[in-house]
Amino acid sequence: MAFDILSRRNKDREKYGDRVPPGQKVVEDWPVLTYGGAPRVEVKDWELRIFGLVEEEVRFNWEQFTGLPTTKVHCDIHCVTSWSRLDQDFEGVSVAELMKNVRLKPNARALTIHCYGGYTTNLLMTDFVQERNLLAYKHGDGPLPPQHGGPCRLLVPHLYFWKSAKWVRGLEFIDQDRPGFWEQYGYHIRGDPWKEERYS
Ligand SMILES: Nc1nc2c(c(=O)[nH]1)N[C@H]1C(S)=C(S)[C@@H](COP(=O)(O)O)O[C@H]1N2
Ligand SMILES: [Mo]
Repeated sequence: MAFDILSRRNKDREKYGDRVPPGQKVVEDWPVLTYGGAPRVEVKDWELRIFGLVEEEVRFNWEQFTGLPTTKVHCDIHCVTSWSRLDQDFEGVSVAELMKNVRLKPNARALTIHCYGGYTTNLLMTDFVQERNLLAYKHGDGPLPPQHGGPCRLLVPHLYFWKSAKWVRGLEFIDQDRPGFWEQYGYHIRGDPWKEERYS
């Protein structure tokens, strides 16, 4: 009931204060939100392709990718459908580390993230290079579960969770921001939960 949801949200704000963005409620379970079916991606077939406005296209297979130094990120995640999950532990290759292997062209301003299964989302360069962004392949003590994007997903903790593309397979650098899958269906082009940039 609407009233229950409202009072619960208010309680969450009382309990967690400003830690929880406006209009969000804290959940203990981890919902799975996938449009269409989850693709099955095996690490032996997995490849990450970095292309578009780069001096040279870069490709990693699983062995090469998991040979890169990793970073741990402890964060909260916020879904636009109003649930938040606190204290999540991810590990993977930071965007900063990954980008050591990429020579961008000067006109790269944004990117489209491509996923196995066809999902896409967009980010501005300035949002992509944030320090806590990862290409995550571990969660808690284990590998990232397949329904949550394993083998590898993007993690962009400062934006709504639809930007954290699951089953990522490609990063395409482009010269201006271009809406991805949900952005074309009315989700906000940027998606900052603190500004409640939910829908456009
Ligand atoms: N490839 C892909 N990535 C995706 C999605 C999707 O449907 N396909 N859904 C997005 C949305 S809307 C959300 S809220 C989160 C959900 O991640 P979870 O299922 O691990 O909770 O993944 C995002 N990344
Ligand atoms: Mo979502």
